[in-house]
Amino acid sequence: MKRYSGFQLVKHALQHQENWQRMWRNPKPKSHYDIIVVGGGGHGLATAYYLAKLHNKTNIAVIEKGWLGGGNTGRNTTIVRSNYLWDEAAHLYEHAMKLWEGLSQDLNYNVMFSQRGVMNLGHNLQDMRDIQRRVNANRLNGIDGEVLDAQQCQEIVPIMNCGGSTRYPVLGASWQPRAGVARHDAVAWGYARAADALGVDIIQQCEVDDILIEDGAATGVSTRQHGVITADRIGCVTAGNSGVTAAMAGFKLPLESHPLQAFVSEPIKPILDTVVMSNAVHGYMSQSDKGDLVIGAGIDGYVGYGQRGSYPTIEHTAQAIMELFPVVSRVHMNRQWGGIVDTAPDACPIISATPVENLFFNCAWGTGGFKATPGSGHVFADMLAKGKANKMAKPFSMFRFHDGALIDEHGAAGVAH
Ligand code: FAD
Ligand code: PYC
Repeated sequence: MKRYSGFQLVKHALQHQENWQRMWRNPKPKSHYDIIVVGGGGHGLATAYYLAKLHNKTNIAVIEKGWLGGGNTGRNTTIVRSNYLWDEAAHLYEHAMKLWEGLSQDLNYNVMFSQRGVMNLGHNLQDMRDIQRRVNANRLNGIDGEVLDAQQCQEIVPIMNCGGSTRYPVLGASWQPRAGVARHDAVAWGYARAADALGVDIIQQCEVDDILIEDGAATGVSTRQHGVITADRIGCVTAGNSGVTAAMAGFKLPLESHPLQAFVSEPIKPILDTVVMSNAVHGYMSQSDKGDLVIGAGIDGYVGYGQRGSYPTIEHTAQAIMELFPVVSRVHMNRQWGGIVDTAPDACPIISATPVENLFFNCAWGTGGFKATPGSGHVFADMLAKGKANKMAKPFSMFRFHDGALIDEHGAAGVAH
């Protein structure tokens, strides 16, 4: 497993500070762009980077209402894997995985991608059958995966209680060795810096409050801080706020926006060198290079736009984690937070043209979009440059909810819904 030295961590922090200062130039927007990307999270910034790098488009703006990566990109627990069941999703997430594997070199920015393996636990016979099926499907798609029994899980994670005495005993797991974690803020900054260097205007503290439409085609956006900015094409990448952004353009998306929360402990010495997830007990855990235990919950059951979670959900997760890992029961927790994730009925993203010409949406990544960041940006840049979906994006059209061609990935979502 790749771990980073103290020197590398300090170097990384300094690089980070330099970029923070650089980005605060916050350019005044031009009156017209070829393409506007609304939303400066990882997906929006990756889209702008690939538009500039691969499609020679440099008259582009990313418009962000807050600060870069301050949405879900900066709030997630950084798990990266590609072990999805259905071909369409597996191809998309594996495309992202391959980009992750060269991302630090591509951006010349250390995103601290650490392929330490991800284990998705099974707690009953049906879980294990589903795991068998998913791992077989993964292998047929050329994606690495293994089925582990309880003994093998115990060997990889000695601190986990695999003895059969828990409410939900560990019967086994799926195991993806190439999966892992990365550093989320570095992903936002790496893409931002690289896009900025290619001439993209990144405009922070600028909220889009309307999408301007003439004769059924989008012509620009209205912003609170800089008034109207026109564009030939607009891509909305606004994660948990996508229902609101779509309403500005006069249509509805089949989304629910739910809080999803996580918390981290005080830093402790290394006790866990992989990632363990359990959909059934609503909890997962990894350990960061700093030593914090990074623990996440299932989604909160209610909808809303407040970027915080409720107490019962997080208590439930803490109980589940303590049962699985009794050794952490006395570790202090340092911080807790929530983000708003947009979930579609089939737990798959929307990468799509819309009923409004020249307006495209990339959203509904729900609880699992961090891992997709490079792949999502890559295919959405292609869509914005060419005005149509490529082969990989096509199945994720918003019109699948009319046609019934859903891609049900609830089983591979990894997080309880
Ligand atoms: P965001 O980073 O949210 O970016 C959207 C941006 O749009 C925001 O910065 C927002 O301010 C901006 N915006 C919104 N409206 C407007 C407007 N009107 N004008 C201008 N700007 C606007 N995924 C994984 O793969 N692995 C994980 O381990 C994982 N863990 C998670 C844990 C938690 C607690 C949470 C909340 C999410 C987790 N996710 C995980 C999901 C993942 O974080 C998201 O799917 C992903 O980050 C979405 O990226 P994004 O760039 O689309 O969204
Ligand atoms: O999709 O792997 C995932 C995930 C982990 C935590 C939240 N989402």
